[in-house]
Amino acid sequence: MSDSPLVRDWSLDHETSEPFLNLLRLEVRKKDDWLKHRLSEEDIKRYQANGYINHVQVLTHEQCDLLLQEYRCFMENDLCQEKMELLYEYHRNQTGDENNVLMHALGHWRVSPLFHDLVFLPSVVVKVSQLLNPGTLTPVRFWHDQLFAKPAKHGGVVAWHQDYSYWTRTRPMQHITVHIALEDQTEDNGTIQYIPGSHRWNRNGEPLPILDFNFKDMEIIKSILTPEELEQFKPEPANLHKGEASFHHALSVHGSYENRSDQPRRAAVLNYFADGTLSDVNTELLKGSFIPKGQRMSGQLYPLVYSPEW
Ligand SMILES: O=C(O)CCC(=O)C(=O)O
Ligand SMILES: [Fe+2]
Repeated sequence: MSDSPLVRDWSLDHETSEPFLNLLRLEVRKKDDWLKHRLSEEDIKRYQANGYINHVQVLTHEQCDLLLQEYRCFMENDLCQEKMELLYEYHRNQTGDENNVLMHALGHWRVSPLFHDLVFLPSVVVKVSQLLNPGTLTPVRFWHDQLFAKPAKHGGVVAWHQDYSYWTRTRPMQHITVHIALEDQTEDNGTIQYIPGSHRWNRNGEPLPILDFNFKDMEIIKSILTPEELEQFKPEPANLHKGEASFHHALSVHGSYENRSDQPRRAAVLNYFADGTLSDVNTELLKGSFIPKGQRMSGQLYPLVYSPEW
């Protein structure tokens, strides 16, 4: 944890209830207010069949623009140098190749009130509660956030992967990802793409192994797929519009190609798990965060963001 007096750590706040914190204008007080954010039965069935749903509007254009202003802090990191130490991870260019740039950050909710409020967004967390265990509402905890930005003209790929391959330090697998497009995504600018049905791909109940920690080698996953999986490998571009999200299962294979357009492509990603998920390691979970193996994931960095009792 930071002891710098200059930087406020927003992870100490587990609510967005004070008016001055309500930067995204969260107006939920009663049970009915939460429930109006529910997905339809058809959406849930599609999620179960394909491992993801997309084109779910979760932010207005105005809210996206506010978040994009804040995003500058992480694109030009000398703007906000003092905040960087609170991030869990920061990669100005994760590929290491200046012709294929991918900015990737984790933990910005701690340094930005806007990104902090995003974690608690009712239009997101109620849907997550429905999808974690389809058919029931499940209490939801926050795991971590991510930014993925591809600059204009030389934006790099995000190689095909399953998110849970990177998260086996928390168990059981009851995790979900919400990928929010802060501007229109197209095949030209490197939209996120999904392999329908790949959320059923596993190796004795475990995710596919990680082959590339830097997401650089787009097609390397194919080297470990079975002939049946290769047969089913039919990417579907999401082509999300500004303010729309896709919700994907922790084993759903996804990735994205280069951004060769003349505009940046920036996304805000939120990762959650069901309340009751346990630490599975005695080593660091995220930078500065230790929870003994076998104990519940909870506390300052893993707030409860929705409970069906609310
Ligand atoms: O921005 C991208 O294309 C990749 C994002 C991603 O891996 C995710 O949302 O889990
Ligand atoms: Fe991912």
